[in-house]
Amino acid sequence: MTTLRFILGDQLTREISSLSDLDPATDVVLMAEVADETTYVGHHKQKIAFVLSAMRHFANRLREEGIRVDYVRLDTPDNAGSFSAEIARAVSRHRPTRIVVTEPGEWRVLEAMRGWEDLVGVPVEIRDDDRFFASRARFRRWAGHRGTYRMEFFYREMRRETGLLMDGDEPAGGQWNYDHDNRKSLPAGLGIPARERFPPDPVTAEVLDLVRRRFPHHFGDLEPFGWAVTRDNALKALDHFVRHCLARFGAYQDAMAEGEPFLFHSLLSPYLNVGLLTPREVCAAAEAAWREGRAPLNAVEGFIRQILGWREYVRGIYWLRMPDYADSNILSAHRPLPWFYWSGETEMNCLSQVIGDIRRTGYGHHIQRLMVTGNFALLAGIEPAEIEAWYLAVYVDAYEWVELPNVHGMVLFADGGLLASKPYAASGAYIDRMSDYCAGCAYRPDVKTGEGACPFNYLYWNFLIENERILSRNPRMAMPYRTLARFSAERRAEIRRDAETFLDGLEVGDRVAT
Ligand code: FAD
Ligand code: DLZ
Ligand code: SF4
Repeated sequence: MTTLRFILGDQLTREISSLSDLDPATDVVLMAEVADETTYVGHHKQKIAFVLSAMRHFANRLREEGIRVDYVRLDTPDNAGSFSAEIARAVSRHRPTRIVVTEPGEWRVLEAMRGWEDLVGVPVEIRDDDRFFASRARFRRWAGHRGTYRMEFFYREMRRETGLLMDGDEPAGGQWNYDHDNRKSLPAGLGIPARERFPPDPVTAEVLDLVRRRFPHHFGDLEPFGWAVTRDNALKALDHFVRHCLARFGAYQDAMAEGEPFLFHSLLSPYLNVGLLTPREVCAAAEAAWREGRAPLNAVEGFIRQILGWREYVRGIYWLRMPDYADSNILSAHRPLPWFYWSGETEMNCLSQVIGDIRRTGYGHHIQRLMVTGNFALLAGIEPAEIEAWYLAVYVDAYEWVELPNVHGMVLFADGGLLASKPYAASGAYIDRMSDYCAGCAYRPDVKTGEGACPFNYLYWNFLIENERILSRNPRMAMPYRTLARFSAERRAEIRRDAETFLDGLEVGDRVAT
């Protein structure tokens, strides 16, 4: 009576629901490195290395417990290349009486999973992924028949439900949100803590070699590779963040600095997303730091909100709205993705720095994603599918369930405001205020049009002009539209002309086929 338990590359948690009733005497755990998953987008080289090495380490950990693991490597000659084909091969090897899996993170994989019972003729049980605070059904109950879904209200319910940062029925400190103490720019001379990185062990070295050989044309530098690939090291990374960065996380979470991609951010998303850490233990560690007086409440609340609020909320939206979520394009954006998103070769220093950081590290923090690469894509009217594929490819932490709502909803407003109450459009002044990028730029943030003007400036007003019919009805856009109404016809024409010349320049031969 063998049960075959299939663990995917982002399910590397010993307590995952598919292993909960495992019997080592009879059961087999299947893990498979497959070509489909390594190439369905052109992942950053460090992402492939991170996932495969973490998978191999997890398999070894299960074996050390006496669990039988059938591990299919990418370079195994008869590797069939997809989850479905590998399940079929494993069924013929082990003749199980049933298959148990935990629901996957992505729609396309769930669709495949739903076909496995017919494919292999063995019952398949798909269990909830209870690593999340809110199950898909719980989120659907919250969403109910609302027309729009505001994260803040969902977050408060989650605080009450989990008891995180609660004093009885009241939020700790008396407020739900301390953002008025956050969002500061970086003061000169503030020390940035060096980050704990983890040198590759022999298992990782072997995977790095595989990635070097198999994926030379994928985006990004493979080395230096310093991600944790085991739970023990991911726990060390969590401890390092709590001790050295958390206290300043809140104040400087929106700041950006040349040559400092990490600042006070946690760098924990890759570990949370593959299961080396759980959201519960990360939030608990942050709360303990506040209760023990090691970090202020504005920082800890801001950090917990990202995980208990935003992370759960975007996952809820993804499963609520898929498979159609990606189809909308309310602002009719159809411009192809400019080549500089891959090469980093642009005179706009903010974009060139952020893309360079991603290339080297596979990382970008939230404001870089939203207000630099995202803001440009919004203002330039990049086709949603093209920029979504880019976001899914370039980060070590990228998975569609978290990438898509952030890009389609937050960045592009392509869903017409389901997630965000207004587009996060900003001119160069925002980037200048929150970063030091402008000092080293060929353009000037204080010049609005004409010679040397920052492209974000005229693209911002051009975006408002182009989308006036849809966006001027939004009450939260009333102020910029009042300002726009005061522009002379000549000024509008100048903005349109500068934007057109700039955007046409991008398109000439600047396309990338991925
Ligand atoms: P921190 O700043 O330290 O935040 C702590 C944790 O909060 C993160 O590890 C993450 O788990 C969670 N978090 C923070 N913001 C968000 C958010 N908006 N949505 C969901 N979780 C959040 N995150 C991913 O994990 N994968 C993605 O593919 C991804 N794509 C994004 C695309 C865009 C356009 C934007 C604006 C955001 C995206 N995010 C994504 C969310 C966020 O930018 C990253 O989670 C964060 O930058 C990871 O770095 P960190 O661990 O240092 O985060
Ligand atoms: C991201 C990824 C990569 C690069 N490779 C594999 C793999 O070879 N085998 C595997 O089980 N998982 C991999 N993953 C993670 C999957 O893409 C992820 O499990 C699905 O997208 C579902 O979220
Ligand atoms: Fe970016 Fe404009 Fe500043 Fe240059 S001037 S770094 S393009 S915001």
